[in-house]
Amino acid sequence: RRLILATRNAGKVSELRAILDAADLGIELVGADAYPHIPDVKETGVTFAENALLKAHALAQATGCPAVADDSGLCVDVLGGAPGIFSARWAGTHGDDRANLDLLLAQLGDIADEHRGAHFACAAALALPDGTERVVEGTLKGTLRHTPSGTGGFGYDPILQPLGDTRTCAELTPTEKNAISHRGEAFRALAPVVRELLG
Ligand code: ITT
Repeated sequence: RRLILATRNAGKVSELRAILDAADLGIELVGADAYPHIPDVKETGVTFAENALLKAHALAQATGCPAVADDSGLCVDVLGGAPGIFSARWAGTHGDDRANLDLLLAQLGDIADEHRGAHFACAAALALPDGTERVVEGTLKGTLRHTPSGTGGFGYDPILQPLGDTRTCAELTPTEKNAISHRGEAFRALAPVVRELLG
């Protein structure tokens, strides 16, 4: 059985492969890059769950295979939850991780540590070609550093320090990040649903 990973974000693909393989699904995982002719869906939803479902349904309809999608982002307390669903294009250019991170740090300025609370959120969606859908969510709480640190992961990882750790997400090993991350939590919850509906 084939399961499409409905994302073109390389950081997500490597994490999803590790998380879903670790869950030992017994299913062939195929990245969306195997279908370059399929256009990206417009993310018109107003929640992570809505956008994850839009992406999963688009790939499932276009390929005739079950698809999973991730919609995720960083929600900053003092910014009322922004960048949120706009995290990938906060500075204007979609996927320019460094520009997004630099703009966010500039917006926070020298706000004190106790006011730098934030969390990563992830919605994991499964869609089947017949329209069946499931969606689950995960979060990772932390605080935002004043300067980036670490080279692992992607996106805002160099500035998010998980609660209870002294390192940023970009300083964790991939295994350590997946064990506590919003994406790990969401896709570990989705794995038994995938097995049930595809098995
Ligand atoms: P797809 O839609 O193709 O999956 P995307 O990068 O456009 O890829 P999103 O719209 O869900 O995906 O945006 C997610 C953004 O949120 C991502 O670009 C990062 O800036 C941020 N983000 C999500 N998960 C993260 C993580 O684990 N670590 C750091 N930043 C993360």
